[in-house]
Amino acid sequence: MASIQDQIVLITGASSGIGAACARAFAQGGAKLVLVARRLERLEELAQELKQYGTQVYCLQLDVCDRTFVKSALRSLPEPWHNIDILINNAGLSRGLDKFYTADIQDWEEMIDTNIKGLLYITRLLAPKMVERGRGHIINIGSIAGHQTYPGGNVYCATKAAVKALSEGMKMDLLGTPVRVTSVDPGMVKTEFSQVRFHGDVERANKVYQGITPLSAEDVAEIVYFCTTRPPHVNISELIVLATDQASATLVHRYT
Ligand code: NDP
Ligand code: 8X3
Repeated sequence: MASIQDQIVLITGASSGIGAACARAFAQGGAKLVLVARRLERLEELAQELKQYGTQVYCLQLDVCDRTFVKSALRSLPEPWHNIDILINNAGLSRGLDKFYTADIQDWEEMIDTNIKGLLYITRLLAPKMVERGRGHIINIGSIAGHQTYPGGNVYCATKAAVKALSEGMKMDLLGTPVRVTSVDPGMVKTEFSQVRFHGDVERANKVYQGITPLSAEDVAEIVYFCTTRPPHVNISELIVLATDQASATLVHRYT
């Protein structure tokens, strides 16, 4: 098993859910962390919590959609944080579950800008250094929604299908370098995801997980950690993880 000790891991969307759980998992493994999100106070709270593991943390308040700021912020990281070993492209969101012909176009813009363009901006800036140094691992958090489209999922599913295509393309373009690319594609994970999808409607969000045992953010983080700790010649290329109560994007067994 490859050691994570002292590797620098940059996690986008670390202020909540899967990203925050990844931060905890990698901190426990002895990594140094760059935590990225828009909500700085959340990142700072997490950094405080991670002190118990002796983790070095750099909090970076950043909107991944802001191409100019992404560039200047990543370029102005202090010297000890320049060499990112592992990039976890996790920042992402869904907005709405409406039919495409009634959906809010602003919701579409936000999903496309964050899930596709944000991921690209960050990766385009960090990947060249990985190639140059001859080490690196890019983890893209995709989704079952990138493999199977569901009613009302239209644009969200399209963004995750794009993440799937980008992961494949990145792997092809990085072939011949030691830089690995892994796509981790979960089904239903109980995080703030559904609250964000339904614009803060907590009751509606909770119904998504009613009567099932969904995945937890920690379940996914454990898998991400596993992928990054394989020996250098092993790349887990694509991994779909579903709750036992979920058979496909649309088929879920509910007890109540
Ligand atoms: P959460 O809503 O709990 O977390 C989303 C994270 O993304 C937050 O930290 C948020 O931080 C960050 N984020 C959103 N927009 C931006 C932005 N413009 N710039 C920087 N950070 C941003 O949801 P999850 O943890 O569930 O989602 C994480 C990833 O997992 C997403 O890509 C999602 O699509 C994917 N996924 C989720 C599944 C689920 O069922 N929950 C299943 C499959 C995939 P902040 O608001 O502070 O900026
Ligand atoms: C999140 C999982 O099925 O809600 O990507 O789209 S799903």
